Amino acid sequence: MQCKKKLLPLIGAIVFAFAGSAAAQEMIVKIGHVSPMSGGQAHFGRDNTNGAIMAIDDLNAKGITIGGKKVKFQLLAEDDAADPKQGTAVAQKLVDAKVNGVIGHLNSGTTIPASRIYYEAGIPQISPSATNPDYTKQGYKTAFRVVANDSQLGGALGKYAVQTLKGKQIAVIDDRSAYGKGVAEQFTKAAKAAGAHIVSQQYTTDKATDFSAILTAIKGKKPDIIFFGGMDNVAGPMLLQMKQLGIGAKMMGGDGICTSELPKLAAGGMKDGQVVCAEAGGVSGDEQKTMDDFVARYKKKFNQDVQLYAPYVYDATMVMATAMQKANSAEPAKYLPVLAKLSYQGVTGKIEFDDKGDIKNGALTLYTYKDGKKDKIAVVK
Ligand code: ABU
Repeated sequence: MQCKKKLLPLIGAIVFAFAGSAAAQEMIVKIGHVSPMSGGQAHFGRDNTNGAIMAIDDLNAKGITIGGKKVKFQLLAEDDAADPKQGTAVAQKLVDAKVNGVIGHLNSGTTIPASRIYYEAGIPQISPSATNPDYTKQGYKTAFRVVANDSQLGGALGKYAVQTLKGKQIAVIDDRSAYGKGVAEQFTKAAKAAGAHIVSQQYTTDKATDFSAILTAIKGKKPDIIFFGGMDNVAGPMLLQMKQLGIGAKMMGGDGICTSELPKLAAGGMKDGQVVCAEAGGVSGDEQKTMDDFVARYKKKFNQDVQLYAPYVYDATMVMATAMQKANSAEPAKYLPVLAKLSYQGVTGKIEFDDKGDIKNGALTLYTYKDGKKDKIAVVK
């Protein structure tokens, strides 16, 4: 009895020490994520954040070890409301929270100014969706993206408008954002080079809801195609107002309008085949099944369809975590060089970065809409 009494504290101490050592062996790796979770683009933000949640859950379920320690990945999700000022404020907040890396931001207009903050802090940043070429032209070794850029998007759409859709008279509208302006310029350059005449150039904002003045000006020019550089929350009501004004032209746009939500936002203003848009990525052949499985798993987990870039957010997070594993360190300075040279086969295809941090051989997928659903036309490389 006496002996048992003496042993109990000893056993307790051993158990406590063992538990303490296991806890000491666990390491928290903080992944920052930024997207617009409020405002007109909140549905994009929800989609991107869901992609990050899915990746973090999968990583934690795998039980990954880095530097001999079991890792718990923690997502620090921030809302930049697609606003450049809020974007830099939350970027600084993530730097102050000592994140190991950042997935984001969603918009070019927030990703570009935030990239300087991450660069100065030495924190790797992978944008899953910002397509303005300037993001990776700044010489920041911390900046990467897993999608094609607006030169590719605008270029392919401009050519398609003329060569396939036989557009001759084209009107162009953009929302003056870093993305909208950039993609519209690239489209215009390519469409003109292919022989189109730009009959009207109009501007709006990323929060506008009334397009009657610019659409009336465009209607007088009788365009066969209207290109819109901007996001779906603006494109949807614009399509409805085109219908109300009796404008039957096709609408083309980049990835910002190429969402599952667009038909809903157009509220009956969109005809089958009227919209042609492009996502800044895409898979085909053997890779399609992996993407299809992801889309089904996403639907099951969140009870909603992928909008646009959730799979790219998922891959961007996996790419970052894989670089940490290969470097055997989650310290930014140690895994950054590994990330820059990584080759990763993800749900969105093969991901490798060029010297600037852009994805090598970025693909594009052209879509139209039929019966209120996205309908793939082709994957273009
Ligand atoms: N790429 C379209 C949406 C994000 C952006 O580049 O602003």
